[in-house]
Amino acid sequence: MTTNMALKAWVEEVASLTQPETIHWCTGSDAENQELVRQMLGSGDLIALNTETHPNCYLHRSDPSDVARVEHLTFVCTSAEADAGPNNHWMPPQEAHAKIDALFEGAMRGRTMYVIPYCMGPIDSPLARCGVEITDSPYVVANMRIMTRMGSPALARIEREGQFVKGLHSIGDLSPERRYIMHFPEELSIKSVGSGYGGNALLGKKCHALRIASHQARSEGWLAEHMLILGLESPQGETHYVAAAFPSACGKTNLAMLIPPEIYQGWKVWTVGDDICWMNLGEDGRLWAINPEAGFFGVAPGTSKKTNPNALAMLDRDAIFTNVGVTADNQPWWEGLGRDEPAKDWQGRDYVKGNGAAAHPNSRFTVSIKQCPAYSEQAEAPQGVPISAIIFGGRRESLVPLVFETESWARGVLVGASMASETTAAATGQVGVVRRDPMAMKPFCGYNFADYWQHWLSFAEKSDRLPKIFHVNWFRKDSEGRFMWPGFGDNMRVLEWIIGRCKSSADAVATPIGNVPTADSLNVDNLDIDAGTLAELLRVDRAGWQAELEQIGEYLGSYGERLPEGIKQEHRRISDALA
Ligand code: GTP
Ligand code: SPV
Ligand code: MN
Repeated sequence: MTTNMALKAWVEEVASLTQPETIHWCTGSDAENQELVRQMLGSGDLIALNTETHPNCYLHRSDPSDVARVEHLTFVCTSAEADAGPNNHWMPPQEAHAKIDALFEGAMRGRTMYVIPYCMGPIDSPLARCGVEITDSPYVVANMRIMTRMGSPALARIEREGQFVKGLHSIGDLSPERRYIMHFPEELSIKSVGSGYGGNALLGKKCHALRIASHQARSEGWLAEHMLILGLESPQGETHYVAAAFPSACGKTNLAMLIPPEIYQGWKVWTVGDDICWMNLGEDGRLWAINPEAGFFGVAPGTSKKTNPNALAMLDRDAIFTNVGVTADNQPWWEGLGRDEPAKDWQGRDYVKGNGAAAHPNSRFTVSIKQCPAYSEQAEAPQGVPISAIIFGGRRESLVPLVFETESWARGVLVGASMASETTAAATGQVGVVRRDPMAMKPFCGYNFADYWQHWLSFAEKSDRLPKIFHVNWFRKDSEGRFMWPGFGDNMRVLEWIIGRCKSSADAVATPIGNVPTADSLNVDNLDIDAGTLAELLRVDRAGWQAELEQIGEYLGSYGERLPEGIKQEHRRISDALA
């Protein structure tokens, strides 16, 4: 129980609405987790994996209709519709509460109601924020234990500070017809029903740390972003920190823990975070970042010894796998793993070649960040890490060069606001369609994008020591549909150029969209890439960009009167330079 009266009253109120059989206050202890795992093995919520190759690893198969975020069922319920903006689905708060409360009525009958106090960010960080998730899913508890600082220390902080975000979750009947993910940023609360999956159900993650936090960050003068954080250490022992925003399933986890190619003897990438980044202006005028999370909820398919050896090394113990396939000897398996064969698919059916993927394309692993071989102790630093460069990027098979640097903060904000990317399996709906995904925040910004861009722009008035802003694209394809850039570990070459630009030691050529590397400033030693391909990857196609700028203009125009002057101005400047 708790000494915080608001929390006590809320838990009682929820219990009388949802009618659980019992209430369990989570402490986060190992014994508690072991008991939960034991129960879930009994109920079939978890399946034990091969204990020799994967000790303490479990498989969860979610309902086949519940395998990804559901953007069409996700609402931001501000009192004024315009505050949610054209980028969000909106419902008046009263109507939303009435609609979703009806679905919570008696929803936990016969079930245990878990009360999960959690802290987003290092437990003693002034930049961290707490929340409490109430859920009837033990799988959610087990995931929140890995993804956040969960249990007694978080409750103690809540009792000390008196503030917390309220998140109410029930799997309900898992019916997509009775599924809603609703946010009430003005009340600092979240209600989610009908899904047990990922960002829909682990409310500390996208619901709190992005949608609610971005809203709070605007009024308090900081930034809550869909970004990885990495440290790049040179052989001389100098470390630069970089934050990068790529849309869902577009390479954050992979970049965050990359292992540099052999030619980079003595260089090291340190992982601070792989999905969410909270940034505050320091007294020194630099942006300081913390990772509010404590674990990874990472995409499994495509993870191999070759593409991401660090990920593979952390996935052989103490991990939860969701919707992957299994081998005959009960090891987790997914497409692109590059070893063994699946025996069962993600739905537990015998695997038949040619009959669909063994692992769901959005199958994931949950694992503590501390198991990552590249884990940075700085992930616990209360003040965070100082950011030298911000990188935006998307999945674009044509037009967008491998890398370019923007000339100013305002130009960088425009480039972020103009991002587009092919959709992926991380959300339900069509995959592979190019859509605008500003700052990789389309599904996650808890308020009107026009106000969000203005908020971003405002940082230039407060500091002249802001990070440089870049844009990258690892996903260009040739006429035969093959990736032109090797990607993964070789993205280190682009990171080196980016840091070189921050230190004014790398060369660049100016183009209307920004500065691209000169032919010899990008290190391609020992890389199997021909000069023609490299030139194409760095080429700025004027006609193509004119058309792109026109589309960007139309998109930005849809924000009407609220669109900041600074954004219009930068858009006009690039368009003029291209004319
Ligand atoms: P969320 O957790 O959904 O926010 O995604 P994320 O941005 O962390 O994406 P992740 O790193 O998990 O990558 C998703 C997919 O992109 C995987 O299938 C990767 O194999 C693939 N991928 C990542 N980096 C690269 C790259 O440099 N090149 C290519 N071709 N594919 C990549
Ligand atoms: C994403 O979709 O960007 C994710 C996975 O990181 S989820 O937690 O489901 O949002
Ligand atoms: Mn994400």
